Amino acid sequence: MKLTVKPLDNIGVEIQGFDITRPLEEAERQQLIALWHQYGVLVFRNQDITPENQIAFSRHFGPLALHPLKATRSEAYPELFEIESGGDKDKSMTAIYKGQTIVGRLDWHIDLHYTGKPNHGAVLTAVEVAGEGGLTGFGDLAKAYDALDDKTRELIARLEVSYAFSMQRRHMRYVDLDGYEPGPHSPKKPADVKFPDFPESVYPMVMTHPVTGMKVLGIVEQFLDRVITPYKAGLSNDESIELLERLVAHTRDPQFHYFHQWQPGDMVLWDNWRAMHCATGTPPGVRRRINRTTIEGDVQLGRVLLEE
Ligand SMILES: O=C(O)CCC(=O)C(=O)O
Ligand SMILES: [Fe+2]
Repeated sequence: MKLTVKPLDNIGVEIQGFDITRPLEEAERQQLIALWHQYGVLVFRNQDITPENQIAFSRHFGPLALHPLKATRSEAYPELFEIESGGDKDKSMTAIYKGQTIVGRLDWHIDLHYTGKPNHGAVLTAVEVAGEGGLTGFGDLAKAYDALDDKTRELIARLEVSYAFSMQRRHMRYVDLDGYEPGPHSPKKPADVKFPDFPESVYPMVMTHPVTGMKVLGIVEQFLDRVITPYKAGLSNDESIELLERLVAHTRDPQFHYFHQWQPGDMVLWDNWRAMHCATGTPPGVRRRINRTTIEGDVQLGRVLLEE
Protein backbone atom coordinates (compact mmCIF):
# COMPACT_ATOMS: atom_id res chain seq x y z
CA MET A 1 0.00 0.00 0.00
CA LYS A 2 1.27 3.45 -0.83
CA LEU A 3 0.08 5.82 1.86
CA THR A 4 -0.27 9.54 1.34
CA VAL A 5 -1.35 12.20 3.82
CA LYS A 6 -3.77 15.09 3.47
CA PRO A 7 -3.69 17.65 6.31
CA LEU A 8 -6.84 18.23 8.34
CA ASP A 9 -7.67 21.54 10.02
CA ASN A 10 -5.06 22.37 12.72
CA ILE A 11 -4.28 18.84 13.92
CA GLY A 12 -3.98 15.50 12.17
CA VAL A 13 -4.04 14.11 8.64
CA GLU A 14 -6.30 11.98 6.53
CA ILE A 15 -4.46 8.86 5.36
CA GLN A 16 -5.17 7.95 1.76
CA GLY A 17 -4.35 4.66 0.05
CA PHE A 18 -5.05 2.53 3.12
CA ASP A 19 -7.30 -0.54 3.08
CA ILE A 20 -8.08 -2.18 6.43
CA THR A 21 -9.03 -5.47 4.73
CA ARG A 22 -5.51 -5.98 3.37
CA PRO A 23 -2.67 -7.39 5.48
CA LEU A 24 -0.21 -4.81 6.74
CA GLU A 25 3.47 -5.33 6.07
CA GLU A 26 5.95 -4.50 8.81
CA ALA A 27 7.31 -1.45 6.94
CA GLU A 28 3.74 -0.11 6.55
CA ARG A 29 3.05 -0.72 10.21
CA GLN A 30 6.17 1.26 11.16
CA GLN A 31 5.12 4.03 8.78
CA LEU A 32 1.67 4.26 10.40
CA ILE A 33 3.17 4.33 13.90
CA ALA A 34 5.49 7.16 12.80
CA LEU A 35 2.58 9.10 11.24
CA TRP A 36 0.48 8.65 14.39
CA HIS A 37 3.23 10.27 16.47
CA GLN A 38 4.09 12.89 13.88
CA TYR A 39 0.54 14.17 13.37
CA GLY A 40 -1.38 13.20 16.54
CA VAL A 41 -4.62 12.27 14.74
CA LEU A 42 -5.05 9.93 11.75
CA VAL A 43 -8.36 9.76 9.85
CA PHE A 44 -9.16 6.89 7.47
CA ARG A 45 -12.23 7.13 5.23
CA ASN A 46 -14.31 4.51 3.37
CA GLN A 47 -13.01 1.50 5.27
CA ASP A 48 -14.79 -1.85 5.37
CA ILE A 49 -14.63 -2.19 9.15
CA THR A 50 -15.59 -5.21 11.26
CA PRO A 51 -14.99 -5.69 15.01
CA GLU A 52 -12.30 -8.26 14.12
CA ASN A 53 -10.34 -6.06 11.74
CA GLN A 54 -10.66 -3.01 14.03
CA ILE A 55 -9.15 -5.04 16.89
CA ALA A 56 -6.39 -6.43 14.65
CA PHE A 57 -5.62 -2.94 13.26
CA SER A 58 -5.46 -1.40 16.75
CA ARG A 59 -3.05 -4.09 17.97
CA HIS A 60 -0.47 -2.85 15.46
CA PHE A 61 0.02 0.19 17.72
CA GLY A 62 0.48 -1.67 21.00
CA PRO A 63 -1.30 -4.01 23.42
CA LEU A 64 -4.98 -3.18 23.87
CA ALA A 65 -6.55 -2.17 27.17
CA LEU A 66 -9.87 -3.57 28.28
CA HIS A 67 -12.37 -1.10 29.69
CA PRO A 68 -12.04 -1.01 33.49
CA LEU A 69 -15.76 -1.66 33.80
CA LYS A 70 -16.78 -5.18 32.89
CA ALA A 71 -20.38 -4.02 32.49
CA THR A 72 -19.57 -1.79 29.50
CA ARG A 73 -17.50 -4.37 27.58
CA SER A 74 -18.86 -6.02 24.51
CA GLU A 75 -19.54 -9.65 25.38
CA ALA A 76 -18.38 -11.03 22.06
CA TYR A 77 -15.31 -8.73 21.81
CA PRO A 78 -13.91 -7.74 25.21
CA GLU A 79 -11.43 -5.31 23.54
CA LEU A 80 -14.32 -3.39 22.00
CA PHE A 81 -16.08 -0.62 23.88
CA GLU A 82 -19.43 0.33 22.37
CA ILE A 83 -20.41 3.99 22.64
CA GLU A 84 -24.09 4.35 22.01
CA SER A 85 -26.70 7.09 22.20
CA GLY A 86 -30.28 7.33 21.07
CA GLY A 87 -31.34 4.30 23.13
CA ASP A 88 -32.30 3.47 26.69
CA LYS A 89 -28.85 4.22 28.17
CA ASP A 90 -29.17 7.95 27.42
CA LYS A 91 -30.69 9.14 30.68
CA SER A 92 -27.45 9.39 32.65
CA MET A 93 -25.69 11.11 29.69
CA THR A 94 -28.32 13.83 29.24
CA ALA A 95 -27.91 17.42 30.49
CA ILE A 96 -28.93 20.97 29.63
CA TYR A 97 -26.51 23.38 28.03
CA LYS A 98 -27.72 26.96 27.56
CA GLY A 99 -31.35 25.81 27.38
CA GLN A 100 -30.67 22.91 25.00
CA THR A 101 -30.98 19.26 26.04
CA ILE A 102 -27.91 17.34 24.78
CA VAL A 103 -27.00 13.65 25.06
CA GLY A 104 -23.37 12.51 25.42
CA ARG A 105 -21.62 15.86 25.36
CA LEU A 106 -18.08 15.61 26.79
CA ASP A 107 -15.73 18.47 27.69
CA TRP A 108 -12.15 18.51 26.43
CA HIS A 109 -10.33 15.68 28.17
CA ILE A 110 -7.53 13.12 28.06
CA ASP A 111 -8.66 9.52 28.56
CA LEU A 112 -7.71 8.05 31.95
CA HIS A 113 -6.17 11.38 33.00
CA TYR A 114 -7.46 10.78 36.53
CA THR A 115 -5.38 7.57 36.92
CA GLY A 116 -1.98 9.22 36.34
CA LYS A 117 -1.45 6.76 33.48
CA PRO A 118 -3.42 7.82 30.39
CA ASN A 119 -3.77 5.29 27.59
CA HIS A 120 -1.45 5.80 24.61
CA GLY A 121 -4.24 6.17 22.10
CA ALA A 122 -7.55 4.90 20.84
CA VAL A 123 -9.33 4.00 17.63
CA LEU A 124 -12.93 5.03 16.99
CA THR A 125 -14.99 3.65 14.12
CA ALA A 126 -18.41 4.71 12.86
CA VAL A 127 -21.05 2.02 13.32
CA GLU A 128 -24.11 4.24 13.03
CA VAL A 129 -23.61 7.88 12.07
CA ALA A 130 -25.75 10.48 13.89
CA GLY A 131 -28.26 12.27 11.68
CA GLU A 132 -27.48 15.46 13.59
CA GLY A 133 -24.45 16.50 15.68
CA GLY A 134 -22.23 13.82 17.23
CA LEU A 135 -18.87 15.31 16.23
CA THR A 136 -15.62 14.34 17.95
CA GLY A 137 -13.18 17.20 18.52
CA PHE A 138 -9.39 16.92 18.82
CA GLY A 139 -7.06 19.60 20.19
CA ASP A 140 -3.28 19.71 19.76
CA LEU A 141 -1.63 20.35 23.13
CA ALA A 142 1.85 20.30 21.55
CA LYS A 143 0.84 23.14 19.23
CA ALA A 144 -0.82 24.89 22.20
CA TYR A 145 2.49 24.70 24.09
CA ASP A 146 4.47 26.02 21.12
CA ALA A 147 2.13 29.02 20.84
CA LEU A 148 2.83 30.22 24.41
CA ASP A 149 5.09 33.21 25.01
CA ASP A 150 8.55 32.63 26.54
CA LYS A 151 7.63 34.08 29.93
CA THR A 152 4.66 31.73 30.34
CA ARG A 153 6.74 28.74 29.20
CA GLU A 154 9.43 29.58 31.72
CA LEU A 155 6.85 29.87 34.53
CA ILE A 156 4.88 26.71 33.80
CA ALA A 157 8.01 24.59 33.42
CA ARG A 158 8.29 24.82 37.22
CA LEU A 159 4.67 23.97 38.04
CA GLU A 160 2.56 20.90 38.62
CA VAL A 161 -1.18 20.69 38.31
CA SER A 162 -3.77 18.33 39.79
CA TYR A 163 -6.86 16.65 38.34
CA ALA A 164 -9.74 15.65 40.62
CA PHE A 165 -12.07 12.96 39.30
CA SER A 166 -15.74 13.87 39.69
CA MET A 167 -19.10 12.66 38.43
CA GLN A 168 -20.74 16.07 38.70
CA ARG A 169 -19.81 18.50 36.00
CA ARG A 170 -20.87 21.45 38.17
CA HIS A 171 -18.11 20.53 40.63
CA MET A 172 -15.42 20.93 37.99
CA ARG A 173 -13.63 24.23 38.38
CA TYR A 174 -12.56 25.09 34.84
CA VAL A 175 -15.29 23.80 32.51
CA ASP A 176 -17.78 26.33 31.13
CA LEU A 177 -20.73 26.15 33.53
CA ASP A 178 -22.59 29.09 31.99
CA GLY A 179 -26.15 27.87 31.33
CA TYR A 180 -25.37 24.31 32.47
CA GLU A 181 -27.87 22.22 34.39
CA PRO A 182 -27.46 18.52 35.12
CA GLY A 183 -30.24 16.28 33.85
CA PRO A 184 -32.62 14.60 36.32
CA HIS A 185 -30.70 11.32 35.94
CA SER A 186 -27.14 12.71 35.88
CA PRO A 187 -24.93 10.63 38.19
CA LYS A 188 -23.99 12.19 41.52
CA LYS A 189 -21.23 9.83 42.59
CA PRO A 190 -19.11 7.23 40.77
CA ALA A 191 -21.07 4.31 42.22
CA ASP A 192 -24.23 5.62 40.46
CA VAL A 193 -22.71 4.44 37.16
CA LYS A 194 -20.82 1.52 38.74
CA PHE A 195 -17.56 3.46 38.54
CA PRO A 196 -14.82 3.27 41.16
CA ASP A 197 -13.56 6.49 42.76
CA PHE A 198 -10.07 7.86 42.11
CA PRO A 199 -7.69 9.98 44.22
CA GLU A 200 -6.26 13.20 42.70
CA SER A 201 -3.61 12.81 40.02
CA VAL A 202 -0.77 15.25 39.46
CA TYR A 203 1.08 16.12 36.24
CA PRO A 204 3.82 18.50 35.23
CA MET A 205 2.23 21.51 33.53
CA VAL A 206 4.60 20.82 30.67
CA MET A 207 4.69 17.15 29.75
CA THR A 208 7.34 15.55 27.56
CA HIS A 209 5.92 13.14 25.02
CA PRO A 210 7.42 9.72 25.83
CA VAL A 211 8.03 8.83 22.16
CA THR A 212 8.66 12.08 20.28
CA GLY A 213 10.09 14.19 23.11
CA MET A 214 7.68 17.00 22.06
CA LYS A 215 6.65 19.39 24.80
CA VAL A 216 2.92 19.07 25.49
CA LEU A 217 0.84 21.54 27.50
CA GLY A 218 -0.52 19.55 30.47
CA ILE A 219 -3.71 21.59 30.81
CA VAL A 220 -7.15 20.17 29.99
CA GLU A 221 -10.39 21.60 31.37
CA GLN A 222 -12.12 18.38 32.51
CA PHE A 223 -11.28 17.54 36.16
CA LEU A 224 -8.62 20.31 36.30
CA ASP A 225 -8.35 21.31 39.93
CA ARG A 226 -5.36 23.37 41.14
CA VAL A 227 -1.70 24.23 40.92
CA ILE A 228 0.31 22.27 43.51
CA THR A 229 2.14 24.46 46.06
CA PRO A 230 2.07 27.59 43.86
CA TYR A 231 3.99 29.65 46.44
CA LYS A 232 7.12 27.59 45.73
CA ALA A 233 7.16 29.18 42.27
CA GLY A 234 6.42 32.63 43.71
CA LEU A 235 2.70 32.60 42.84
CA SER A 236 -0.14 33.51 45.18
CA ASN A 237 -3.16 31.21 45.17
CA ASP A 238 -5.13 33.87 43.24
CA GLU A 239 -2.39 34.17 40.64
CA SER A 240 -2.31 30.40 40.22
CA ILE A 241 -6.09 30.33 39.60
CA GLU A 242 -5.81 33.16 37.07
CA LEU A 243 -2.98 31.28 35.34
CA LEU A 244 -5.15 28.17 34.97
CA GLU A 245 -8.05 30.28 33.65
CA ARG A 246 -5.74 31.85 31.08
CA LEU A 247 -4.25 28.49 30.01
CA VAL A 248 -7.66 26.80 29.70
CA ALA A 249 -8.86 29.71 27.55
CA HIS A 250 -5.71 29.19 25.44
CA THR A 251 -6.49 25.47 24.87
CA ARG A 252 -10.01 26.46 23.73
CA ASP A 253 -8.58 28.53 20.87
CA PRO A 254 -9.97 27.02 17.63
CA GLN A 255 -6.54 27.35 15.97
CA PHE A 256 -5.59 24.08 17.78
CA HIS A 257 -8.77 22.13 16.96
CA TYR A 258 -10.10 19.67 14.41
CA PHE A 259 -13.74 18.52 14.63
CA HIS A 260 -14.47 15.20 12.97
CA GLN A 261 -17.83 14.96 11.27
CA TRP A 262 -18.54 11.22 11.05
CA GLN A 263 -19.38 9.42 7.82
CA PRO A 264 -20.00 5.68 7.33
CA GLY A 265 -16.67 3.83 6.91
CA ASP A 266 -14.68 6.33 9.03
CA MET A 267 -11.94 5.30 11.43
CA VAL A 268 -9.97 7.72 13.62
CA LEU A 269 -6.81 7.00 15.62
CA TRP A 270 -5.35 9.56 18.03
CA ASP A 271 -2.36 10.01 20.30
CA ASN A 272 -3.80 10.47 23.80
CA TRP A 273 -0.38 11.61 25.10
CA ARG A 274 -0.60 14.70 22.91
CA ALA A 275 -4.17 15.41 21.79
CA MET A 276 -7.12 16.24 24.02
CA HIS A 277 -10.56 15.35 22.67
CA CYS A 278 -14.21 16.16 23.25
CA ALA A 279 -17.66 15.11 22.02
CA THR A 280 -20.32 17.61 20.92
CA GLY A 281 -23.19 15.21 21.74
CA THR A 282 -26.51 14.79 19.97
CA PRO A 283 -30.11 15.97 20.42
CA PRO A 284 -32.26 13.48 22.39
CA GLY A 285 -33.43 10.46 20.39
CA VAL A 286 -30.73 10.72 17.70
CA ARG A 287 -29.09 7.32 17.14
CA ARG A 288 -25.27 7.24 17.18
CA ARG A 289 -22.95 4.27 17.59
CA ILE A 290 -19.16 4.24 17.70
CA ASN A 291 -16.90 1.25 18.36
CA ARG A 292 -13.79 2.01 20.30
CA THR A 293 -10.54 0.12 20.93
CA THR A 294 -7.91 1.40 23.34
CA ILE A 295 -4.13 1.21 23.09
CA GLU A 296 -2.67 0.75 26.53
CA GLY A 297 -0.47 3.43 28.11
CA ASP A 298 2.78 1.85 29.24
CA VAL A 299 4.24 5.07 30.66
CA GLN A 300 3.34 6.77 33.94
CA LEU A 301 2.90 10.43 32.90
CA GLY A 302 1.49 11.64 36.20
CA ARG A 303 1.44 10.52 39.79
CA VAL A 304 -1.38 9.70 42.16
CA LEU A 305 -1.64 12.12 45.06
CA LEU A 306 -2.28 10.42 48.35
CA GLU A 307 -0.83 13.15 50.58
CA GLU A 308 0.71 16.69 50.22
O1 LIG B 1 -18.11 9.88 21.51
C1 LIG B 1 -17.09 10.41 21.06
O2 LIG B 1 -17.08 11.02 20.00
C2 LIG B 1 -15.81 10.37 21.85
C3 LIG B 1 -15.97 9.72 23.16
C4 LIG B 1 -14.70 9.71 23.97
O3 LIG B 1 -14.38 10.64 24.63
C5 LIG B 1 -13.85 8.53 23.95
O4 LIG B 1 -14.14 7.55 23.26
O5 LIG B 1 -12.82 8.56 24.65
FE1 LIG C 1 -12.55 10.20 25.76
